[in-house]
Amino acid sequence: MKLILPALTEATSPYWRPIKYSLFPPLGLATLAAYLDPNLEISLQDEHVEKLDLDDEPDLVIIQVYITNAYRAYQLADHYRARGSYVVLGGLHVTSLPEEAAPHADTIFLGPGEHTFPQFLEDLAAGAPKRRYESAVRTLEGLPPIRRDLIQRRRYLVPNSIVVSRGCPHHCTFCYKDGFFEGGRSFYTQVVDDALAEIARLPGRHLYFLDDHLLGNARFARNLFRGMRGMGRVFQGAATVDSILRDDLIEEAAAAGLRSLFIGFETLSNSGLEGAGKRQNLGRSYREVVRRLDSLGIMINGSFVFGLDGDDGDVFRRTVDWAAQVGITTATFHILTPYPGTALFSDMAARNRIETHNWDLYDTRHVIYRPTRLSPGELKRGYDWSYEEFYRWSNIIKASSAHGSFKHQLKHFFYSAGWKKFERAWDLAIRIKQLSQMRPLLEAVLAPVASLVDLPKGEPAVAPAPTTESAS
Ligand code: B12
Ligand code: SF4
Repeated sequence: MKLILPALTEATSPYWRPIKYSLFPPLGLATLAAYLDPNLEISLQDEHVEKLDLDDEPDLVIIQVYITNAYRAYQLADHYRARGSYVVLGGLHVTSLPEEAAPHADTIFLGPGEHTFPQFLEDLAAGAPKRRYESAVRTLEGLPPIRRDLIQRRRYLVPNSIVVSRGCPHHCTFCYKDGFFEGGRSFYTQVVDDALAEIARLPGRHLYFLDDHLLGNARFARNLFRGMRGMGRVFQGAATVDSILRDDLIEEAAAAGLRSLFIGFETLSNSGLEGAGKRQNLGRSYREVVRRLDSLGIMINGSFVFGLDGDDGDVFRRTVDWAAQVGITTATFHILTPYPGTALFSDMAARNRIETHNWDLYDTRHVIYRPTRLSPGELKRGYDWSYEEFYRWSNIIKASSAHGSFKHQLKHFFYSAGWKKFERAWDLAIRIKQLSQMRPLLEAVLAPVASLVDLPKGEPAVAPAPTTESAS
């Protein structure tokens, strides 16, 4: 049995940053592997971090397809089918465009795989697999433990990535979410005790929650964070603007170990938010969000989208100036990208605004549609300028100094500079396969700004790292 995460074709482009693609292991595939008979010979290969061995002849090949690795995935699927393997394709891109994927596979899967994949394995064993499975049952209860033993931990900076929910309660028009979860619930969580048990199984101290919206179900999140208190974890995750302002959930998260948060600010313009269906941001004070997180010592990874209808030539400077001024730690900029299957894609297609269907370019770094108030060239140049400008030393220093405490200022400085200014050091660590040695540095930068976080009595500010981590 072979599970493959193909490399995004970008691996050969000038934008390729080895460290970005050595962050997280293929969690979706390790989740699916849990349904395979553990007595079988199973290999899991991630092309972002290793060269694929294509000379083997597995009985079953399971490939995960995103938009930007789709062509590579089809190539690999064709290769293995020619060798006589049974090939199955699933994931986000297959769900959006099943007719495109089907000719390359014996079976395709639409939507999350937790229920369709075990059903398929039963059908396959009975000699009657279907050509197509569509997910309808949506629950995370009673899942077998993820096959993390198949993940080569030392190749990743963040091997402890975890998801305790699926989907999101919101409906932004550019997001993959509504299309992917069509036909069933589009936001659901694990049972809290199962999530805590999975966390307890993870070695080391650092965790990265890849959930779309970790605070999306307030009751679940509160119980999770209370259960995590005293575990001595430091963690990162993602949440929306409104969930940070709503109640005291964010304080509970900080007390459980939350040290940095990815937030979809997207735009500083109200009409832009309206156009994107981003109601949860409308009328909310972004400054208050930043102030609140600052007071808890939580660093911010702010996400921004350029090219929304109404964006003009000023949008880049306005956004970068704001982010640096208020003290956003790291910024992720995107060029608006209409993924197939989203409301945005249908709308743009209906207006004939889509300029290319080359999925390789759908990486949020290329302009693949006609913007309204910018030319494609202006949008591309503004996007490139924004990254350069935000990560200038002067802006890193400016954004760092926006924080109340000197310790937070230092942490911000090291995190931001470490992420963008030491590419060669990261590349070297990857080349000599020593990325896991860098993890203590990450954990140190994520240690709490102790005086600001209301840790429960008796809990150490930084717990000693369990020794199991050094074995990985
Ligand atoms: C981690 C992550 C990354 C990581 C690494 C990916 C990895 N190692 O898996 C990194 C940082 C590299 C990354 C990069 C990018 N990413 Co990304 N990423 C994610 C993220 C946050 C989590 C993925 C994850 O682990 N999910 C949890 C697991 C359990 O779910 P899963 O992987 O989807 O797998 C399940 C199902 O899909 C299904 N399934 C999947 N494959 C198969 C196969 C079979 C046979 C079956 C039965 C089922 C099945 O079953 C699994 C279990 O339910 C998702 C958002 C999300 N919520 O998924 C975005 C996401 C996948 N990324 C996305 C994008 C666009 C990108 C970028 C292009 C963006 C950018 N500018 O940086 C780049 C790619 C750059 C490039 N060159 O192309 C989009 C994809 C859109 C699309 N239509 O394909 C998403 C959905 C984010 C978004 N909201 O738009 N990403
Ligand atoms: S809040 Fe984020 S994950 Fe949720 S629908 Fe909007 S973009 Fe998607």
